[in-house]
This record gives sequence, structure tokens and C-alpha cells, in this order.
Amino acid sequence: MSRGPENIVILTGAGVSAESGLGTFRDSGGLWAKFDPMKLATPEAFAEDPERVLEFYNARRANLIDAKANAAHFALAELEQAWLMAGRGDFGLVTQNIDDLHEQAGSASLLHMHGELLKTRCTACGHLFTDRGVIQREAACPKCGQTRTLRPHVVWFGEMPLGLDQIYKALEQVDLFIAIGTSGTVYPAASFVLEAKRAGAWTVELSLEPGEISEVFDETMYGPATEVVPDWAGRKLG
Ligand code: BJW
Repeated sequence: MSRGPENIVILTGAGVSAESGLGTFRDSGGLWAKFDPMKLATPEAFAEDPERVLEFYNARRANLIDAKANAAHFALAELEQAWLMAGRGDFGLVTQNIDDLHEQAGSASLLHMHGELLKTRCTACGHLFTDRGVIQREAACPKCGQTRTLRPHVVWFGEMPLGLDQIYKALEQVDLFIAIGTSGTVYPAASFVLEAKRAGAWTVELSLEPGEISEVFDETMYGPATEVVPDWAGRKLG
């Protein structure tokens, strides 16, 4: 008997990159335990003190340069390839992470809903470019030439996440939704599981420990991402 297509949407958060040495936000010792997000990750903070915000993101860029994808990132890239090659259904990977570790592992159907740390955007002309260096306040935009207009291409609190139309469209058709390494604290990402349930999907949480909305999921598996994700993906591919 042939099975119908099974469309997958995966949402990842900081926990998937934790074992690559990138800090999470809300664990003890996480970024928002050390720094005040309202002073670093809002448009108001950038308007008030752009140097302070740039210093924070420049340091995070420097930290990202040596980070390597881990077994969880690789397992998701392999799952995607196998899923699509076998024609088993659609596959979408939505990440809240601004690092490039899913790309490093080879994921292709990838959407960065909170932006990308290694991109810089000009607030004057909208020019977006890959940039591994330091963003300097006085630097000129390579396209329009204006100075003091460059910012990291990340989504701050109060800003609209990226690709939401595409995400909600995928969630309307989803059969299997998996949230990995995310605390379920930040919206709208935290509500995707409810959209998936509305579409009739089976929902799974894979994380180190239960998050804010764990009770909503049909299935949960807790442990380090480098263990639970390859294990779950391997069983899925059977
Ligand atoms: C492991 C592990 C291991 C550890 N293995 N697992 C009141 C109510 C509801 C909403 C709001 C509200 N007031 C304001 C809002 C909206 C606001 C929001 O949600 N605020 C909440 C905090 C209350 N949201 C926004 O402003 C968003 N925009 C928006 O809403 O626009 C309007 C809109 C309207 C209508 C429709 C749609 C939109 C924008 C949010 C932008 C978030 N930006 C940040 C910073 C990005 C740049 C940067 O990196 O500096 O994004 S904040 C930060 O949190 C970052 C992350 O992507 C995001 C999510 O964090 P994540 O990934 O879940 O990390 P953690 O640390 O929280 O959790 C890690 C998890 O991993 C934990 O569970 C660990 O256990 C686990 N873990 N080690 C496996 N080894």
C-alpha cells in the first residue's frame, strides 16, 4: 500500500547550535542572562546607542567564525536530502538562529526567520550583503555610499520576522512538525506548533529539557541535540 506524501516543517532554535559552542539565550549563563536584550536587540536600543549594539554583534560575528556544524545540523541536512530524493513529501527548515551552521551542514530548504549574523543591511537603500568583518558605524554602504546606515541583518524585538508568508503557507500543509532546541518563549515562532496542529500535523519537541509550551506537543524527547536529533532522524528514515 503506498503512503501519501508526508510534509515536514522543522523549527530550530539556539539549542541546536549549543554544542557547537554558540551560547543560547535563556539558559543559565545564556546571552540574555548576561546582557539586557532591551539594550541590545531592539531598534530603540540601536537608535539610542548604535556603537554599543554594533560592538555586541561584532563580538558575536567573531565568535561564529570558528564555529562548526554539529551532528544535529548534519542529521537534519541528511534527512532533507533523503526525504526529497525519495519523494516522500515537502521539507522546510525554519531556523530562529542567525548562525550559518545549517548551511555549513548542507541544508538547502532553509529560512532564517530572525536574520543572518553574517549579513549587513543598509537602512538607507536596503542593500544586503554577506560580511564576515566588523561593522563600523562610520563605514559607507557599498551601494549607496551613505555613512552611519549599516546594521546587522537580524530581527530585533518589535521587528517583523522574515519569510512569515512562506512559513504560514508551509504550516497549512504540514503533516509533521518538529521543534528543536527552542524554549518556546519568543513569538510568533512559539505559535507555529499551534498552526501545525490546526493543520492536523503530528508535533514533536526535541530539546534538552521541556520548554514553555511543551504540553502542546504530541511527542517529546529530551537530551543533547547531537544525540536526540540524529536518533530521531535515523528512526524517521527507518
Ligand atoms: C538544548 C541544548 C542542547 C540548550 N541540545 N537543546 C507579549 C506576548 C507575546 C508576544 C510578545 C509580547 N511582547 C512582545 C511580544 C513579541 C516578541 C516576543 O515574543 N517577546 C517575548 C519575549 C514575550 N516578539 C517579537 O518582537 C518578534 N516580532 C514580532 O512579534 O513582530 C510582530 C508580529 C506580529 C504579527 C505576526 C508576526 C509578528 C521578533 C522576535 C525577534 C527575536 N530576536 C532574537 C534576537 C535575534 C538576534 C540575535 O541573535 O541577537 O532572536 S531574541 C532570541 O530569542 C533570538 C532567538 O532566535 C529567539 C528564540 O530563542 P531560542 O532559540 O528559543 O533560544 P532559548 O535560549 O530561549 O532556548 C534554547 C533552548 O535550547 C532551551 O529550551 C534549552 O533547554 C535548549 N537547549 N542546550 C538541545 N545541547
